[in-house]
Amino acid sequence: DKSIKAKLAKKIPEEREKFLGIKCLHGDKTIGRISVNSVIGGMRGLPLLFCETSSLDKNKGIFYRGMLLKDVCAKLPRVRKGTQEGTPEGCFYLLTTGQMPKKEEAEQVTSEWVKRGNVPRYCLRMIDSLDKRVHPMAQLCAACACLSAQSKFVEAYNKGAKRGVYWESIYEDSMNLCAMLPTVAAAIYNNVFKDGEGTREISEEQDWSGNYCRMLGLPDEAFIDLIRLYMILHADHESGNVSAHASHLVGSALSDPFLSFSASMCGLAGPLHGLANQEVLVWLTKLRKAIGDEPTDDELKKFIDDTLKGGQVVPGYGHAVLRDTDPRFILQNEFAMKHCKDDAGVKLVTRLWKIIPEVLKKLNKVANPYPNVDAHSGVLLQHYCLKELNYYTVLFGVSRAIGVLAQLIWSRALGAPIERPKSFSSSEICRFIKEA
Ligand code: CMX
Repeated sequence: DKSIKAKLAKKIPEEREKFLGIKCLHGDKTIGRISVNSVIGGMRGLPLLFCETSSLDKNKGIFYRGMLLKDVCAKLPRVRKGTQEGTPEGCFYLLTTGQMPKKEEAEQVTSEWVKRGNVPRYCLRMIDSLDKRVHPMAQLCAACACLSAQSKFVEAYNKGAKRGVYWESIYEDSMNLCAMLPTVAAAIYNNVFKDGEGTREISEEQDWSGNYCRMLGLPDEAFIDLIRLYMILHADHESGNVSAHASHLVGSALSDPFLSFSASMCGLAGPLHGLANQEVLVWLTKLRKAIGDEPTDDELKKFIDDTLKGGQVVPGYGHAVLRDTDPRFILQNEFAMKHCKDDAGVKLVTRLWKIIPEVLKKLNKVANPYPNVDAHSGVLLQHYCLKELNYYTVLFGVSRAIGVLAQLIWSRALGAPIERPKSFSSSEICRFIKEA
């Protein structure tokens, strides 16, 4: 049996034993310090969460299951003929099982997602009933929450399933949700931007990304490859970011994966998290309007200076954890150099990669003057005619499902308890400081 479920059924008992061993033998050891800043400063950097699927190094970027993202992208099997990229389905296999899939294993996830992809009518009717003014991200949250009626976990829980087998129905829900997301996300796109046109039929000839692009009305092969890459790059970023933490927190209450993922998407919809890619494009559009497509270096520097003087940050640059160019930016740039290096937006983004850090360094306060993932994605999507900025975070959300649902399966497999940190009022903190 090549399925993820069979792999997990073998692996989970071993990992559970290891996990319980850590808990029993080392549970009272200290691995961090909590300062007042930790409590009032968004718990920044506190080592408080576990995450089996990925880990972030401030210089090297994200590792999926201990493997550099660049190597993940190089090694994921190419499933469809002619494609130059691996599949997000293979990436889900890697994140859940901890092993790079063989070609047949990645193919099996692809065909399972094709089989499981039909979205129930009531959910599509609900999406169709929403006013166009409802933001695509709010629509995505609503649609995923509504799919909770499909939950195998709820069914198993209500029948009295034991804790030890929760992961099995969480896995089923996660597979079903991943499979259904392209149809849900494309229905939202077509309703909001294309007057409800477009197909909702999943084709057995296509993989997950191919079906998504077809349903968006953008079936170009190079675009499908871009989406494969995009989905892999945005899938996972440890468990402390808002979208991953939200699904972990809500899932810890044993809310099902549909509700947990809906919560995750509510977080991703925020401007400090998933909306940044949109901001980059708005800024680039203003730049091109002000100084044209081929400005001089001095004109670019002046435009960047003016942004800073206006009290704004340069979007797409800097990071809370990373301290070098985000490898996800580099991988997108490599794609761009292969497929569309003459695109005016791509040329501009590539030039800015050299110029913006010089300007930001002069401020002497920016911890990381280099580009992050969001600095590149917009111009690539524009190149392939996905032009609607309001939709970009939905695309990010579809890819994030892969990481947060893989994390959720492991949280239930290892029996992670409900989250319940202690909180303090500001006067309690003051009292605490006086007594210290
Ligand atoms: N342009 C201008 N100033 C910047 C900057 C940028 N791109 N990035 C950081 N700074 C400034 C900060 O505003 C801060 O200034 P003040 O001390 O005056 O408040 C100072 O440099 C120090 O900040 P930092 O420690 O370098 O960065 P933070 O960890 O506080 O914030 C981030 C990180 C991403 C919010 C910030 O770099 C930023 O606003 N970047 C632009 C927006 C963006 O691209 N967001 C997407 C992030 C991608 C992701 O999280 O996945």
